[in-house]
Amino acid sequence: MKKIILCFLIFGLFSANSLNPSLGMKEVFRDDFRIGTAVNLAQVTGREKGGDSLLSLHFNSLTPENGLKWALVQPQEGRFDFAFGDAFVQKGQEIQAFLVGHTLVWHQQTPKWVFEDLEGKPASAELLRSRMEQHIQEVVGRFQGKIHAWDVVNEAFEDNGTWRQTPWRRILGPDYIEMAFRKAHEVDPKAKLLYNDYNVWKPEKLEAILAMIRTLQSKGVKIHGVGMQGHYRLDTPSIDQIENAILKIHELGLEVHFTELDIDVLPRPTDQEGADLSLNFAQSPEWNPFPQGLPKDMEEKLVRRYVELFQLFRNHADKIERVTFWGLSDQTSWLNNWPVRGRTNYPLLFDRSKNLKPGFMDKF
Ligand code: 9MR
Repeated sequence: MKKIILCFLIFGLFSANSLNPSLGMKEVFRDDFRIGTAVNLAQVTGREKGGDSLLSLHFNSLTPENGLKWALVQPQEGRFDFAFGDAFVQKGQEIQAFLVGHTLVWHQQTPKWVFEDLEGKPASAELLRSRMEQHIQEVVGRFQGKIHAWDVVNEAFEDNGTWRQTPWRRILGPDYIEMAFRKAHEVDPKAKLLYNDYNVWKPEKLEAILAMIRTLQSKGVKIHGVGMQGHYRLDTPSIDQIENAILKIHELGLEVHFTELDIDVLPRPTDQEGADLSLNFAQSPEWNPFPQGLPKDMEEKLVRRYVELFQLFRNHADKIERVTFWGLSDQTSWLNNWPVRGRTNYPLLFDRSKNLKPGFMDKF
């Protein structure tokens, strides 16, 4: 009997994953949720060295990091550029990935002309609405049946739960959210439609998002999920705070998608969390302490944090559809440039040489 118990213990120590290092993340979590990553042009066209094999081994979902944002897709009125989108879809089909379109209605990377009339004055509500609907018609229509989910509206709330005063909100009022979701559903009734934001775990922001969802639901507007971006730090938010948001979103019958996961390991000249792109601080060695490599104890802390997060995600696999990392490796992470430009950051599970950081896979 003792021998049998010993055998089980030894077997437990060597989980299937540590015995088989060629197993990708998508296999490890196959029964739980999809594993995604954000991709750029070099990656979808196969020009990034080592990118293709990483994509096909580990990921079964892709999101464009920038390539489908308004400024790139419709830089001038009526001039659509789908070069990125087409390459993205092709790469996604090659690796049979669940494809996410990011993003239709946002206040960033949207050209000025969208919000102005031909004389440069603020656009009327009628004009802005027709531009929004036209954009959704063209973009969602182009990829109908190929892109499976859309971040329809991105970042509509401030952290304190008030509406973000974007030109969309100023000109169209709060109904702009409903307009966007209705139009997206009309153009591709099969696509999953998401509301996407950072710091969703913050109580006031979470309440505002839930209230918006209830309003949409009461009007019969289709919304399928909330994208919790997941731009986290080593010590914050707590696992409980994230869990609370997962539960509350699920209570409303919506799917949870972790859409932009990364963990900033560098010190920050502000206590602000999340991903407010208007933050921009001057460079100094103080804010860039590890240009030559992350100390081992910090890397272990980072990996432990990822392990805790994925344990939480796995506990709620019935509520979570997808976990997407915001970038393929530390080399291309946006966190090398935010909120201070030109730093060396280490926020992902794949290091600058595209190797998985040790200590993660053998926990699952
Ligand atoms: O990672 C993206 C970065 O390359 C862009 O310069 C930036 C501005 O468009 O957007 C970054 O991605 C953001 C995403 O689109 C929405 N949530 C926050 C992300 C990080 O800022």
